[in-house]
Amino acid sequence: MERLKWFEEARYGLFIHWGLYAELGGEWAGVHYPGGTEWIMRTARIPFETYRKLALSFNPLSFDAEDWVKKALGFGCRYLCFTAKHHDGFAMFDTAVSDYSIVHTPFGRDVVKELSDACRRHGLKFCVYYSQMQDWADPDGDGNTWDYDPKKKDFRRYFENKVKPQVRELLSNYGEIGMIWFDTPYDMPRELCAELAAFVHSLQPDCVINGRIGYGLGDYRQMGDNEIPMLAYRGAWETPMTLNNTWGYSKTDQNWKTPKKVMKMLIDVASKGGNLLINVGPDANGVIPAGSVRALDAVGSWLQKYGKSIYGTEPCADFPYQMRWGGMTGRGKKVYLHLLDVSEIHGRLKICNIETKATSCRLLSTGEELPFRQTYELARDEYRFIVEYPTDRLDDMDTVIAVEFEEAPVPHSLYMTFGRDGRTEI
Ligand code: H79
Repeated sequence: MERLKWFEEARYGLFIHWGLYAELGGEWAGVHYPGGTEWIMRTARIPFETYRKLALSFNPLSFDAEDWVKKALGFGCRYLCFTAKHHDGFAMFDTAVSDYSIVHTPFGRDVVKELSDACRRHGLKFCVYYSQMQDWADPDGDGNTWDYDPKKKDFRRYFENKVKPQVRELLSNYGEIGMIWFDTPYDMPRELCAELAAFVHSLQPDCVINGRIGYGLGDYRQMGDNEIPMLAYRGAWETPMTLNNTWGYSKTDQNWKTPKKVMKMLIDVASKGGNLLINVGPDANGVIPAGSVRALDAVGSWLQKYGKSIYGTEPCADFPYQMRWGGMTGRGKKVYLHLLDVSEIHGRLKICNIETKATSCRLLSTGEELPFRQTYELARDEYRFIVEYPTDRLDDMDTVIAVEFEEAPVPHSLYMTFGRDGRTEI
């Protein structure tokens, strides 16, 4: 699908969760609440009239859209998705719908405007997250059971009075929006989801809609939060992933994934044809935590060198054996072998079941040719592809070997048997 082209090539995006909850950082009235800090209004059952006072002190003087966008580019991300409105209902943009927005804080600036402008200046796709079902500030929105009587709730009214006008604002006032990222559709009726999807495309036909619009109405499949599928999935998909254990800023959580872990996830996701949307949660001053920046900068440096093996790649065939040494990504005839853990292979990488003939094998970093051979053992009907790599020039993060085949390789695996009784099921 034309609209998805940029998305499928991007493979790596930056998610930014930022809102009033950043002021609390996971703590309320001296108590630390576990789980996503952006959920604190609900997990601590904070009354709306109390929570909204956070707007009176929201003044992130260090916020600099230019800096965030430059960081995102340095991380190697190809799109940026910003929480324009999360479940707490607070708009991080100028809205005519209510005064519960960032322009009615001491800060008074439209963050969506500044970010969208900076993204455009730097050629980064700008996307917005919008919580369409849950809205804890609105008696007719979903999720706030401690302030409002669910029996009096009229979701259609909320949909007409807040969701549609705000989606219209987001898709009218900020230029081209790459994608609108909906969340938690729960039991929203299909007709309303379909109406919302059509509404988005009536305003911006090229705007991608993520899977959490519900009912398969989105342009791609959204995997669960922090969930990576086992096998290659046909069709575009994306996994949103936290870098620590929360989406919003936390005062205490320093459990950052290592750069290598993020990179492995990115390789894994890319090999299965998906995108990784890695998250950061800036603090109340508008600063992206140093721990996040350190980790993602290291991934970015790796991508600077090896980005070819990630961006624009396609799903690889599901090869029948585990690749304990790493994994593979590729596009058509080109395959990139990622040597992530060479502790078991010592200079000789063997892959079974590739029957397709290879024409060249090189180190991606230097272009140096590597010796390889392909063998076949008749009685076992087993093909082997063997490449010798230099053990003295390994990259600590990942040594990438670029192999070119005569055609896109597919696994030769029909001899394998499946099922308890050993009968072939395929
Ligand atoms: O925006 C991020 C999350 O806030 C949102 N999706 C990502 C992208 C999300 N909405 N719902 N959920 C995630 C699942 C909710 C899990 C919960 Fe909990 C378990 C809510 C209450 C219990 C986690 C733990 C959040 C608060 C405590």
